[in-house]
Amino acid sequence: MMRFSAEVETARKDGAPIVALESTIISHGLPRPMNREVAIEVEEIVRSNGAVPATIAIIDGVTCVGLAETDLERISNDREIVKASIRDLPVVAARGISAATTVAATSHIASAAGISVFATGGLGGVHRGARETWDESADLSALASIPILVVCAGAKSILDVPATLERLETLSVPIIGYRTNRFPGFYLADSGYPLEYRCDEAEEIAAIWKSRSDVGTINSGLVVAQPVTNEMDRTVHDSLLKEGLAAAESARISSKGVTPFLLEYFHTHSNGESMRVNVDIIKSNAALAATIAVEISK
Ligand code: PSU
Ligand code: MN
Repeated sequence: MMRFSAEVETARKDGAPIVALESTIISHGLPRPMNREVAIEVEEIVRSNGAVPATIAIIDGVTCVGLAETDLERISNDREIVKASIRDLPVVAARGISAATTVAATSHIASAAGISVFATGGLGGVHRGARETWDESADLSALASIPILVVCAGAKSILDVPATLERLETLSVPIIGYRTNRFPGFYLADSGYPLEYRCDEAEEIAAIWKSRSDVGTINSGLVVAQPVTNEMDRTVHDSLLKEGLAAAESARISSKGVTPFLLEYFHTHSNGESMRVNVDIIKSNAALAATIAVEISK
């Protein structure tokens, strides 16, 4: 059971390029009221780059691919909105509640709707301290088994980046640096870790995406990592990260609360810097995703 917006419905019929967008970044990743404005702008960026935006969320138990204005309004402002990863989907649907979807859940739904390109901010991954907590985002296992191309700014810098990269290797998820040989660090342009593959043009990325069928790896995802152009001040970043991690520990935040807690910590303590960077990231990723979707549809 899926509800498509009129523009997504038409694009599906015409085989026009579509870009999926997630909704957790709106409900749990950015503060009100700018979250809604950003979501609208991001959709507009996808359109101006030649593709149709499909923001994905669950509204009253119904999976929506492309949100109406009232739906977007609810995802942005309703404090009851749940953060849904893949495992939450059956519960949310059966109970008829409304939820925003993570990278994992958005990928799952987009793929089921026949959409293969998706733009987000930063991937979830292995959390720092995962040796004790076992906290690893379902985004990683989702990318191993869902045929989706995700454009992101690397993994969030709040994570254990080298462990996340190792897990992506184990899970056989390819990572392409867009105009970089370095794995981007979300708020930072360079996480400090290298990438094996770099592409400078969307056309090359589309060719790699298509060659998955030649080599028979069509059942897994692909990560395209684009660095932020104007990164956060590194000193501010590093001290906020240290403080935020300590605050999360003393507040005993766990499970799906960790990422939203840390992002909010950055947003309230960085004088608008982390917000600016997060918004820059999602906008440039939306533009690149649209360009890639156009290339794939050729
Ligand atoms: N990117 C952002 N902001 C966000 C997210 C990504 O710029 O809020 C969300 C995505 O929905 C991602 C989630 O899937 O954070 C990761 O949550 P967790 O670590 O609990 O899996
Ligand atoms: Mn987690």
